[in-house]
Amino acid sequence: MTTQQNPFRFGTVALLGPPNAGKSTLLNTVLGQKVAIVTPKPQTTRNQITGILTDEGAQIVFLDTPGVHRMKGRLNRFLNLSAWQAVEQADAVVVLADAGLYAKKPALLDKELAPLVEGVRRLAQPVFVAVNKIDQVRDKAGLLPVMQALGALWPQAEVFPVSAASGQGVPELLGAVRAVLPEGQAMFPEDQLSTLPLRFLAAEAIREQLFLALRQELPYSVAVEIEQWEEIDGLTRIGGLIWVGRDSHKAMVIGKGGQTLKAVGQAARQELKALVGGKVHLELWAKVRRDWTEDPHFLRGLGLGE
Ligand SMILES: Nc1nc2c(ncn2[C@@H]2O[C@H](COP(=O)(O)OP(=O)(O)OP(=O)(O)O)[C@@H](O)[C@H]2O)c(=O)[nH]1
Ligand SMILES: [Mg+2]
Repeated sequence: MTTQQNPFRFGTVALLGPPNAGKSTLLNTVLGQKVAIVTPKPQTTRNQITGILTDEGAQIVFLDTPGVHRMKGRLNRFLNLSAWQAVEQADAVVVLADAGLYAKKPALLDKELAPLVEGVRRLAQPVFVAVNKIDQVRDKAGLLPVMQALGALWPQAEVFPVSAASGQGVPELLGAVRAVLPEGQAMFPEDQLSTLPLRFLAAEAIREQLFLALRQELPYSVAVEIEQWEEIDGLTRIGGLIWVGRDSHKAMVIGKGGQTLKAVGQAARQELKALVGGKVHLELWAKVRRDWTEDPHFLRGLGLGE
């Protein structure tokens, strides 16, 4: 029940930051369920990922975004654009930064955050800085300079030390964020976790396994498209296409004797079983679309176009 002192709040919160800062991890922790894929590699997230948190006091739509960076190319340009577009829609913005990394390598802080500094300074909405991965800072004295540096970059922001992975500090951050959201009614049913279709989440689950299995630059040249989705007698048949940019990449995705693709398929199937809540039959094919990361038409088809 809502009282005069505690009105129900509804708002959108964008999670912004450099690649690998832990944005998707924070989203999953806040929701208590996985909607966003997470890997140790930068630039895992490619789309705006929504996660809806509903409790007795508020409904908050979180927008997880691709890491903001300065890499060249059409796909990369879209990733940056997509992040800033999410920010435009948001009532509040949480900027994540990797404290574990910056405590060890302070010079990286300025370098990685440079593409964000001006844009965040200009924001009219409330800004919160989540100094993330504090579990990786052994010597807690090392945390202070990182927090000070971040506070100096964005004087308008409130700074919170957190561990998105363990959840430490997350309730405090969440409490501060929720307090600035506008009063309003819930827009989504309380059990709705995301606005993303199941097919998209399935494609992401497959892409996550590819990211984990493939080495060096190869993950960045794969995309997954769900081609077939059929539910018959409690069995979901899913057919996925793995797009690569070159013939040599296709061979690497398939692996010696088909081993890589088989392992990716097995791991992805486990994730998909949980996602659809039942039995899954998964078939994956690798296909070449030459230099697809630069092909505007193809990118648009994947929901990655300007
Ligand atoms: N130790 C530790 N690791 C974390 C924490 N948060 C995230 N990570 C790890 O950092 C890596 C990147 O996490 P993601 O959540 O994918 O980061 P992201 O900001 O969404 O990255 P992009 O989507 O690539 O921009 C993963 O290996 C996570 O497990 C944390 O609080 N502590
Ligand atoms: Mg991410």
